Amino acid sequence: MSEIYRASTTAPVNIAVIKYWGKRDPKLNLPTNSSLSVTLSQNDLRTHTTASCSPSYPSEDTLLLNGSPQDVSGARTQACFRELRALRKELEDKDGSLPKLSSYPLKIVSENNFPTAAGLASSAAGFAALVRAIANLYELPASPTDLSRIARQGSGSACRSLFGGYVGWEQGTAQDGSDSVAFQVAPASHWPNMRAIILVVSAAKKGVSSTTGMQTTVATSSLFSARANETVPRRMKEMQEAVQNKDFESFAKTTMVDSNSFHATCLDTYPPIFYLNDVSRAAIKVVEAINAAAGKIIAAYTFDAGPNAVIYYLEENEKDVAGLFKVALGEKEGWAVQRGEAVQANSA
Ligand code: 2P0
Repeated sequence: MSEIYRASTTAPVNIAVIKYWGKRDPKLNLPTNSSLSVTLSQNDLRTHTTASCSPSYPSEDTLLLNGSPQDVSGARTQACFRELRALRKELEDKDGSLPKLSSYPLKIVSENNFPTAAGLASSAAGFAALVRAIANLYELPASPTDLSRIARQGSGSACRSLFGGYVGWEQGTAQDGSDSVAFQVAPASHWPNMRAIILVVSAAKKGVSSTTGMQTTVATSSLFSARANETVPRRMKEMQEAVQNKDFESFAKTTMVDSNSFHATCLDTYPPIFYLNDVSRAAIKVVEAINAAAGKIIAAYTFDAGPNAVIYYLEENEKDVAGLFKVALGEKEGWAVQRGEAVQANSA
């Protein structure tokens, strides 16, 4: 019987506080602006992936996500497989005694511990875990930076899930994408009392995919160029300083205005893209009320390409933020609040 080679890993979800929106090269997933995110704890939202290969496997590569077979013929998945196989092949060419894993079919098995289609950055954790699982299987001497360059080609935001804590993605300038990689701004331990709650307004699959939405925004929004070329570069600096100085008010303010700016360019897209709904806007009002009552900014909202809110706050304000959300909204249909963990709610 032929041997089966196997490796497993997990990768967490990341939630951007400076948003990636726009591609200058859709094939390589090269962005029009840098971005910055917070990687959630592995105990919260994560993808667990096992990669295996064997000469005895049927000839096609396969991917099973939460028990369902996925199409791996897409250019993005193929790019990840191709790059990782090429790196393995280099090792095999150098050392003839290594088993020829690069020539064996791959079997990937992934499980998310959260609703996949809920707009909760499942592709970020998914591609980060896929790339690292195969890199481990192939025993590649690749750094997280190298892996981020590969994962980016699967899904842009995935490059940021290769690092923990506070993570930047440098847009880069090279045409081949060689300098469009993630980097760690600070480890999670630098600011350990940071907390996030995710309010799952709707677990339905999003109406407009990120890729399509971005392309339409770049092509039609008149606000877009100022955001990509002026606003975001300035905010990237402010955000890195806020993290370095553990300045929550600055972190929170920049997070909220960048989310607003991203959704403004979506609204300014033609035809317009609406990711926020009435429940999302109610969440913004609650954050405003919390901050007004505190007399300072103790909570920040941010929204990705969907209506679900992520609220950042510090542990010492748990009662005033997470507690108040539960009181204000917990009883309403369509809301579910649980610290650090997304829970599916009725559709709003
Ligand atoms: C982000 N989003 O920075 C932004 C904020 C959504 C809004 O990255 O086409 O799934 O796979 O590169 O990474 C979602 O876009 O897009 C995203 P692709 P991706 O997190």
